[in-house]
Amino acid sequence: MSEFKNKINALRKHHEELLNRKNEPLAWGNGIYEKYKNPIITAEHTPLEWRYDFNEQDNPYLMQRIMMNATLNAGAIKWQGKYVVVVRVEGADRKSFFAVAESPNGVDNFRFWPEPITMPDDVVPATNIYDMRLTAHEDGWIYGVFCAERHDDTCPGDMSAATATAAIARTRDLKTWERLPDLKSKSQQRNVALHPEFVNGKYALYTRPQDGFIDAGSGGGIGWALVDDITHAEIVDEKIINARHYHTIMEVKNGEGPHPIKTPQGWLHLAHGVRGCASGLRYVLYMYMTALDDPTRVIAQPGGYFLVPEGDEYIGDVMNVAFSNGWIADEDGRVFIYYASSDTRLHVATSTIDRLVDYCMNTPQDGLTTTASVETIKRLIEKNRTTNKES
Ligand code: M1P
Repeated sequence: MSEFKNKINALRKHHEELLNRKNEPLAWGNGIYEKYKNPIITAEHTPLEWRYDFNEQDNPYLMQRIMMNATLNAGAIKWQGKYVVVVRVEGADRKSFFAVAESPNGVDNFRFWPEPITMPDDVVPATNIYDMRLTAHEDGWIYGVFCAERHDDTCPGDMSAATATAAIARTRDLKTWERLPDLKSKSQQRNVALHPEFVNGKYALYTRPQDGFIDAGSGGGIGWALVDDITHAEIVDEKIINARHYHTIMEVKNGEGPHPIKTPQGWLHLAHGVRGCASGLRYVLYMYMTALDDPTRVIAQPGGYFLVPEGDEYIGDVMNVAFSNGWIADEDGRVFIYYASSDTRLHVATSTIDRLVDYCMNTPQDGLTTTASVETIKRLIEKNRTTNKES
């Protein structure tokens, strides 16, 4: 066999070993969820055919012709018995695109489908698209709502000036996508997710109004808007349902993650909160619950963060970021939370509906001051004194 063929075989063997690597939950977590030893999808998981030219004449050194930079912020859905994620893959050229990967068990053995998604761009063409929230809506379609980024042409000399808009597409098979017009909104929008049910006969969107491309500014927090026609979606009225607060984990901004999960006790929400510090912005995940009969009425808001970047997760392209826009609630009550660390790689954390509801209902709220936090801790100490005496 030629040296070139040997090199290819070794490369394929190495890649297969990575794809088949078993994952294990980490011991000694917080009891709320389990994190796992390995990230589930990295840039190295992308198919070799996307990166290498395997023709010896054209690529005698077997170099990567197209490099992949990151695999992050994935939408997720249980689809034909498989755990399926629509990953934001970012190439070395900084362009993100969507690609589907599936696993038989949700925690390892993720494999990309052979080709990335061809997302129609027949509305106003975008420079970059990312962070798809998937919703299997009761109307029968699977929707993908994602951010479409374009240069802000009102600032012609500024090469970093951009606009964020919520783009909408739908599919029946995750392969062929129909692009709908972008969401019309007075403000820029990112982190928009579609609620899975009609509300008062309308489509319902979780929104995140923002003053600029980065700056949430006067946006206030996670919003909510009802839309008559998803094929011409427009925000007419928008109200803030989960507001930001001074000196909390969501002081600078927040944003809805995937659409909430319906439970008998209410809608379970996963979101991200952002605060500023000397090393830059810190993105963490948090949860809240809203009423079953009114997804805009908050009924539980556990204080502080739910999940943060830890250890190696802290390091990457954009340091100190945990971000999630996908989770899967399985029929048996297990929940698979797909989160990315530092805008670089994709991980899973597993829990159950029961545990997450318990977490939301029984974690003390943020009292918004040091004094309130200390009083909350003292109440727990006192409770434990009583419990210890009784036992
Ligand atoms: O870099 C961290 C995250 O920044 C953005 O989130 P937000 O709109 O809340 O600032 C998104 O671009 C997201 O993709 C990214 O992970």
